[in-house]
Amino acid sequence: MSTLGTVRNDWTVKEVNALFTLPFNDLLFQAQTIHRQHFNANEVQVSTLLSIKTGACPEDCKYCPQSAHYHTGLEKERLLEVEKVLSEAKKAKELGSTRFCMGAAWRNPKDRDMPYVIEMVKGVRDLGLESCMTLGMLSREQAAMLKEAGLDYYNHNLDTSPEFYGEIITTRTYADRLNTLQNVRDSGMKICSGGIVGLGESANDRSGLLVQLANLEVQPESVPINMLVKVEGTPLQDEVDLDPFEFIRTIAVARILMPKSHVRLSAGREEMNEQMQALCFMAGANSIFYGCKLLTTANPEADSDQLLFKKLGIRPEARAGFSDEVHQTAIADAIVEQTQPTLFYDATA
Ligand code: SAM
Ligand code: DTB
Ligand code: SF4
Repeated sequence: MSTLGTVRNDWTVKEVNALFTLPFNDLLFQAQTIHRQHFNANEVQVSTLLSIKTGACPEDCKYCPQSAHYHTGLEKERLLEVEKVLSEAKKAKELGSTRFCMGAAWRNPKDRDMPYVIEMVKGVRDLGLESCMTLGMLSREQAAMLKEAGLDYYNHNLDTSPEFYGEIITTRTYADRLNTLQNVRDSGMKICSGGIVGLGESANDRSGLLVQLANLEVQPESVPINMLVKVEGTPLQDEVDLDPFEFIRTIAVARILMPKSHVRLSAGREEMNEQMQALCFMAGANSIFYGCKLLTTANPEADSDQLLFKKLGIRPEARAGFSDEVHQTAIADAIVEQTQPTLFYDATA
């Protein structure tokens, strides 16, 4: 019996390297075949991000514009007021997003922050949106509090392979990250965990990251694959570009290894053309960040994403168990109306 598309937790780097080196068409065919076993290939989940606390982060992640270790000219901000966050969540819903992701430039949340973030989670939940937070490391108690408040997803990335990790971050260990993921899993929340490529890592490191994610006891429900956004002032500002095909291959291999997870084409879309994004969807990416800003850097404008969806015949995925409720919003309706791809030639000729 074919095991194609079944969930495995015993991948080796050697096996994954072999997938990466398949001929491009064979790799994409395999990824697309698996994608279709578990998902509608013409639906993409849309999430919107908001930075709820910006800059002055004590961690030294070398890719990050928000680290206090580097001078990136970023205006730092205190934790946003709950009402401000909820008004942004409302706008995200009106734009057609089904999930609202809130990120804070913290090593970990402090006890005094918890009542505010809990109010944010409750408010987002009451708007009928899925909620996600990324606040740094979490203790078991904090994870339990967020779960209790109704948080659906917690985002905490492994970022890269265990071997390359020390080149990028020295202020927290790989084991710290795995520990937070375990606390999130034990709390009953869903896990969003992925990484960044284009950091100067080797092909082995890209395989190593995906192996770590796929071999977690339960695979993350959501897997963001970020392309490094090179920000002036960070140590990685002049890093050489990753070959775009290598990025698409990373998406395809993530899809093959984690057949039931949403794979998010995450940071870096602003630098990608439509054709590259289309190949990422073909390779099995089925989630994006939607709206003109990520946390601190630019993302494509919503109307250019609507146009891309239209050209590709892609529909935004409805929130699970919520029928069409979220799709009633104006912009989501606009996308749905546009799902017939434009014909750029005269089909009757
Ligand atoms: N401070 C929290 C933490 O690190 O866990 C949450 C926010 S942090 C910005 C979330 C993730 O964004 C990082 O783990 C990293 O994968 C991604 N990220 C940050 N800066 C990036 C950049 N310049 N390019 C691509 N991805 C980036
Ligand atoms: C993730 O994996 N990517 C998002 C989200 N999780 C929090 C963040 C991307 C940040 C890109 C750089 C910035 O905008 O500051
Ligand atoms: Fe801080 Fe997160 Fe940026 Fe690292 S990635 S410097 S922890 S905000």
